[in-house]
Amino acid sequence: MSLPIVKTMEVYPVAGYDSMTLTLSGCHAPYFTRNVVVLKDSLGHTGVGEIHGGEYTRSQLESYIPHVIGKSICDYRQVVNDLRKINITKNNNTGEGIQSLDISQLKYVVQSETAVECALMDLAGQFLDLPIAALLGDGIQRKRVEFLGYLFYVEDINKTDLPYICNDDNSDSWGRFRRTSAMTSDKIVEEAKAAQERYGFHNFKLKGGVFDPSIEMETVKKLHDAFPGAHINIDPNGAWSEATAIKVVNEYKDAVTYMEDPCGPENGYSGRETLSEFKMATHVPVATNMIATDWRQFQHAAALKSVDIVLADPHFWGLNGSIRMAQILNDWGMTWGSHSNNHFDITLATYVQVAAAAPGKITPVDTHYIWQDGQELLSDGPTIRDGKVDLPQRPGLGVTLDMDRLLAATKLYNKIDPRYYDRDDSRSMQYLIPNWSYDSKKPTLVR
Ligand code: GKR
Ligand code: MG
Repeated sequence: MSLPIVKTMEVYPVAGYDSMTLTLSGCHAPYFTRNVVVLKDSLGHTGVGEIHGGEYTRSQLESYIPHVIGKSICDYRQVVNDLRKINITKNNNTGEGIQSLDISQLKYVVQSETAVECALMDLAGQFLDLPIAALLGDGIQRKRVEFLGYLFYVEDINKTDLPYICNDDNSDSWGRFRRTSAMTSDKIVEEAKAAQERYGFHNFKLKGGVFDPSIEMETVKKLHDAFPGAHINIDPNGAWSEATAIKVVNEYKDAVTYMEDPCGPENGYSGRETLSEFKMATHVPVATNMIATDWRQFQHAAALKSVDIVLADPHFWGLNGSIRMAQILNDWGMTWGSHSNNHFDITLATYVQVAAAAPGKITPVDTHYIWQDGQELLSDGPTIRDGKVDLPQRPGLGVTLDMDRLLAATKLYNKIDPRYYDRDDSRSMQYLIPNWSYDSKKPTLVR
């Protein structure tokens, strides 16, 4: 019997709607973009993979097409390895990575071939009648994956004339809450309660880097008081100075479980060095998705003992790469987790498969999905209940692509001003603070 081969590969740029959420980069735009890869094999099966948006990633994916068609779906490791070698112009790549959260560099950290890897493994899993998790690392380690409630400060959309989504889901308090302004600690606690009501989260993360650190730690404290059993984490994306991070975290030590990128590069020291000193001064565990985004960075982070938790997003590391990281972390007494950006449900399904194969004790996985819930590309996508998603019983990624929804999301992408195909969080900021520009060392609203 001959093994199934890839018959077609298509790349769909897609867009979805977002809330006016704030981060160190500025303010999320009304739309977020992604790219979806759809493969069909000689058995008639469909495999899917989702990755970051924008034309740079799209053109990389399109350049892979001739190298994927005709290949055996079971030879996915070789196919992905060959894609990694394809020479691609990385015109404005400074090599900085995202240790200063310059989001124009994010596309260089993202490994676009991951979308192909995922779609191929989806097909291979369907052929072998096994979930992707069974094909990764040492196979399935858990049947349910825990996610955290990812909280953001949210601005009032009436301050702009941009087409932000509203009234898309008034079925419960989360549906309403996520589209309305939440700029105080009390509002964030309400946001968390609304998210918990719908999804049952046990743990939360607050996106910081927006207000003065003491205000944000006050919010963390209120979250801790409202959810005493929960793990609370805050991520200012390295915006705080090391001295400030040590001071505020020591003050609110009992409220946080771990800190995510509390400080970053400063005064000639890299984020790997400042986080190492931060850890020595506070003894609070550190998570990162900024200073260990490839193996060379990880080697230095590990040598300096800068981090305890590596948020090894499969989009940065590949599915197999993320699991290789999970195995090393587990063997070395460290912890695996995953970072996220705005995404559709294909990514949520991918996180479930990868996290299900990550050995040892892992940290609840990040997901932005709750901000996009209702804009599915799948007809049977994952559901978060009790803060967790079950590993699907079906093979491959365990989901079904809804072609009509995919085409509608591509139509929305084509409607957007091409200048905003790439993520740009400064545009909406101009409505809030005229002439606002990004500064990796200044919280967004501290100008
Ligand atoms: O969605 O704005 C955002 C986040 O700030 C994202 O860009 C970060 O990369 O969530 C990410 C993080 O954990 O650093
Ligand atoms: Mg982070």
